Amino acid sequence: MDYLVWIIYGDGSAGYSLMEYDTFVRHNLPVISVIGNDACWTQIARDQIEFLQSDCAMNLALSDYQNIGKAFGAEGVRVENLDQFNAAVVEAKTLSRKGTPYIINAIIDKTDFRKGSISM
Ligand SMILES: Cc1ncc(C[n+]2csc(CCOP(=O)(O)OP(=O)(O)O)c2C)c(N)n1
Ligand SMILES: [Mg+2]
Repeated sequence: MDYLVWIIYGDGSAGYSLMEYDTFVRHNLPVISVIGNDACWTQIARDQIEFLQSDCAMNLALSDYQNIGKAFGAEGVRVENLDQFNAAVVEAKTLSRKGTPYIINAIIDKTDFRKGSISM
């Protein structure tokens, strides 16, 4: 493959569409997903907790989302530090160029750096 497709996900948004790995694998598409996994629907939680004083349904688990891709024949890895992340990027590019899509499940800390941004 002379091109790569990158998808930047949160863990919540990954949960909406990782099923697409079924299609990516069957068509040998060079798709690499990077999931910033903070175990939360953080953007929604910020306003919900402030307005409703409830975190109901906001918190997720630090799930092994990379295994969803593996179920269809893709590859992937869970990473917890920058060295592991950099190694995963190298492997992801190598494998996806050969037609095996990849998921990097990057465990990250929670942050409020986007607090005050508009949620949709
Ligand atoms: C199809 C769709 N459904 C629902 C939403 C509403 N929504 C906006 S952000 C969000 C949660 C995102 O969580 P995550 O992907 O983990 O990102 P984080 O805010 O934690 O970085 C949801 C459900 C949306 N944008 N699109
Ligand atoms: Mg999240």
